[in-house]
Amino acid sequence: MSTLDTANTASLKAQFDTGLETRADFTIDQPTERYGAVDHAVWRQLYARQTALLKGRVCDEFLEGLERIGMPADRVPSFDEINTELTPATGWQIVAVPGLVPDQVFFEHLANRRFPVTWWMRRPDQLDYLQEPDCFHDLFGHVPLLMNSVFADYMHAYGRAALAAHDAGALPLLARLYWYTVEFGLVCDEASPNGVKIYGAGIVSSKGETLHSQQSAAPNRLGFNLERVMRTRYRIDTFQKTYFAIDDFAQLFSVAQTDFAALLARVVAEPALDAGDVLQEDHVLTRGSQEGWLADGDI
Ligand code: HBI
Ligand code: FE
Repeated sequence: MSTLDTANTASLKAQFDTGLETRADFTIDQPTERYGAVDHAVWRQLYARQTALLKGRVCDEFLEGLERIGMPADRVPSFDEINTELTPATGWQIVAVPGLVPDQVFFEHLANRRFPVTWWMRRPDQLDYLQEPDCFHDLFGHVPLLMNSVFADYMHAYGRAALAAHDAGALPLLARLYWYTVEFGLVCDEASPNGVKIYGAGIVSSKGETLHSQQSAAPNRLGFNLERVMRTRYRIDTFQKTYFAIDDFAQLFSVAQTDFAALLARVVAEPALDAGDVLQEDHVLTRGSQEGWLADGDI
């Protein structure tokens, strides 16, 4: 069971008791009439803060995607208007969901170029942190990169591989790959602090982690290695202890072409690594000071 399934069953239930008609694939019609002035104000505030903070810190492909998609800054976007730009660009569409959906449903959507986007916005008192993805995390964090054809193809190939891994009972390994790339991935960039820029949605949508991932001395920053990532546990409740940096998106795409069946059989036999471990064979960009690290709790 992936972390999201066990930790969120109750909230899955709670989210679905909102009187919204949820289809068998867990999609809903975006209830645009339910957004109030507070929701639009929270979107406006998060959008302005993150776009200002991300300049010079996030990869160019994200900014290009945000620009091309024409995401509104002043209100929660209509998913239909996003799809008008997204679908012709890379064949992806976003679908509204009540919140976290079961792993297999999620991967089924990705394998069909549908990205599930939570419809509701966080409350003003959750501006700086909330554990579950809301509309701002999913839409602002994940969707602009789906305008980039190489990243879009990676996400599609990832969805197919994750479905197969789910059937082979190796889902936790694919969940780690998603976590350390799509959610918390960095990309090498010599001209930037610590030689990295940001692309992971969990970082892009978080003020604290935008600064921490690129500038803090605490975390390790290691060169991306597929097997290494699949062995490495992670935490869902604090800043990451280790970030993995890809050379470029082409590297991600080549990862997605891997014969995962053979690889999973090999990796599943290896012992899992703690989130903060550094191995002899790691390509270390920066070795963390480990300041502020909590003892255990890795998944
Ligand atoms: N559901 N809505 C939603 N969003 C996610 O990011 C998500 C999910 N369900 C499962 C899931 N992610 C995990 O399987 C991946 O993060 C690996
Ligand atoms: Fe996410």
